[in-house]
Amino acid sequence: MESKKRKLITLDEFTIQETRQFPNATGELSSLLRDIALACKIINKQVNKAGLVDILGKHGATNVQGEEQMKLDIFANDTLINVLQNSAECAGIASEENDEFLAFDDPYSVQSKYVVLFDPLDGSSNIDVNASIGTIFSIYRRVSPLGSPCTEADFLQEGSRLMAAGYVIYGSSTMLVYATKLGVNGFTLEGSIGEFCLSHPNLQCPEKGKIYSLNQGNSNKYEQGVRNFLEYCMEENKEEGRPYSHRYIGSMVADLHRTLIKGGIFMYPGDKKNVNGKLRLQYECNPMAFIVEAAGGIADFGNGRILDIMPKELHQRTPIFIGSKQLVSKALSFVTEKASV
Ligand code: P6P
Repeated sequence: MESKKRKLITLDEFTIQETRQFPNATGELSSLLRDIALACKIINKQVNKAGLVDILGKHGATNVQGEEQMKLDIFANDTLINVLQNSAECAGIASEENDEFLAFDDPYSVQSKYVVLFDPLDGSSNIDVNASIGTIFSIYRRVSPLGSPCTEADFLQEGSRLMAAGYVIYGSSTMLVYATKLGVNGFTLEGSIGEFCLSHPNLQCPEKGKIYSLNQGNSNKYEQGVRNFLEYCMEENKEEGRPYSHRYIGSMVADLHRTLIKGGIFMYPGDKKNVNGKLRLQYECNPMAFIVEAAGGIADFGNGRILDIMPKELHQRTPIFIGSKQLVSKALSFVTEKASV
């Protein structure tokens, strides 16, 4: 008997089904997710043909992080802002590429319940070498009163207050992965119909993993505990299933996606020069921590949960140790990260 063909479930259908589990849900969060997905489909189109149109290369400016901006960074940032400004569900945005947050002050936006933070094109230094890059987003419910423009306090909430967080990875396929308190689900873009379709339901981060991922080039700058953990990973120890494998793409979305699917640990520790490391709390670490914890993993800054950090400023950084419960716990047993977060 022919096996029953699994029906394609689109992101829209899935979010509407998820909404039905909350009796008093209004569908606003689902609508906002669909808007973000639309922006990422537009970005995907440009990323996929970056080699063919004059959109590669440097934009000639630097962003608030002091990083050289690539033209695709600017395109992605502008696309997300434009789509969200026209969304009926977003009161304002904060972007890793912008110094300040942006409050939308039209009559519809000031009534919106949510604000969105994003890293529009994470890993953009990999654009020219065709390595996977991604968009990372976070959705908070506002703490400021509806009816007036959103305020900075809306964007400085700890990660444990996130309503949803996710990323789109522009890789061998284009995938959207997002988490709510209900769990983590992955959707693959089906180009022929232009829809993200459910491909990875109920994603779980493997409890154990054999891959450790960090920039080994910084090893001499890491505190002794991190270096001891690296020694541990490289020691021969058959009964514990070691040695591990080292993988590092240098694009957080790609390294994190592999960690989520295959297990292991991704780390960007602090070092003597940068005690808080390189990665941004609000645009990279909190959304990824929310996703990995929702999938059963751990996300820590060395002395506590990433999601418990009370943000003080929009662009603050934090060390991060994230991934499989077993391997992250092992790393933390070596590390006494003295982050000043
Ligand atoms: P490094 C990309 O620039 C990024 O922000 C993350 O995507 C990535 O994990 C990290 O920086 C790579 O940094 O210092 O190893 O090049």
